[in-house]
Amino acid sequence: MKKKLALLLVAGMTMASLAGCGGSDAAPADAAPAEEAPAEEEAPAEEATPEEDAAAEEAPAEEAAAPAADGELIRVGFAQVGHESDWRAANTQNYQDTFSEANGYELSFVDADNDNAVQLEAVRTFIQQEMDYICIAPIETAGWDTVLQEAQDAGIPVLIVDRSVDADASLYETQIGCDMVAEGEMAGNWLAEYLDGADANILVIEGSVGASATLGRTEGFNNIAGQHSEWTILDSQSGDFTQAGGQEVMESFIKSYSDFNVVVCQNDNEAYGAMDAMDAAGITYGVDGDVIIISFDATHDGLQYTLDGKINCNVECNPLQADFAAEVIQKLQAGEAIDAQTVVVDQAFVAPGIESQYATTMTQEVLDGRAY
Ligand code: GZL
Ligand code: ZN
Repeated sequence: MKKKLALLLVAGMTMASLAGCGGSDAAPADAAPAEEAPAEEEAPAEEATPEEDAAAEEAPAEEAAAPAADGELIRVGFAQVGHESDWRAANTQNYQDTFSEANGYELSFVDADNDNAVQLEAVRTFIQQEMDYICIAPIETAGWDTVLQEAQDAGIPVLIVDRSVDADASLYETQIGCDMVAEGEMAGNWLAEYLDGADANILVIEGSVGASATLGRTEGFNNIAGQHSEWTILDSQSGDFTQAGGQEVMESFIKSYSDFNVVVCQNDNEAYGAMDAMDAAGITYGVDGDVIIISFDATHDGLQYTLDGKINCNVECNPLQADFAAEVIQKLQAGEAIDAQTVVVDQAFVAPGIESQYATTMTQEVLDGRAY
């Protein structure tokens, strides 16, 4: 499978992607949870009207095959994970900015609210409506073969975006997203460099159960932890990638463990919750505290915390991926070959005062230069 490494030149991203970037001028402690986007931004994709059906039947096959040929909009159904995190809000905004009518698309967007059944239903609705393309950001890796086969039987190309699925790769056109295992290993490698042989008692607040982001980050971090007999992973529980989940798990960890010195949060919103819980318990964290915090996503607020020394290390997973999906669709429209996989390249950031071979030390200009 040909992989394409997509080095996201953040500066090259359209400033439009900034739209919807939750301002983080508020003191980090007030970091706003992800915008509570309504469960469905637009009315669920409606049944095609008889006129539309009739029109589709009349259009000769070749016209239907190139929906944009006569200036018609390319109809894209997007089954999005939900609105669980700031990262997700930035990812959704990026898709809505990119798949706009001005760019030649009609986007039908469904926020599946972290519910597998809702997401599968959304894909089946897109199939019934004969979308030209379907994008899926799968909540979980499992359970996709049947509906992907249905889409293929209906002749609708599917793009798997952000996360990945545990399904036959011939059932979809491409997978676009970050290398989650590499992200986990990046966090582990940084921790080993930072601890320099010192013991670590580690608590992990995992992401949503069964999500490739969770599975990959866990696998990658454990690959490195397994090389350090002086590290102990005391416990690992899912915080569902939300701030409330992170706080809840951290509160239960604090009740059970008193000797931890590292907390790994598999996204920024969980880290915000974990910090709230530690504040309430009088536990200090960050570069001047007793507990090292590692986070993932490197969203605007997450990097503000990192700049402030509250988060020691923050591993990026760039949410601005819609351009890669649009590029695949344009190539498919033109009958050109496409890459089976696009790996969105990440980097890591560390708090001021920390020098690392694995990460960029945060400064105000680094934060100001970020596209989300
Ligand atoms: C990562 C993405 C994850 C983010 C979380 O690509 O799937 O889901 O890390 C989001 O913030 O909820
Ligand atoms: Zn070691």
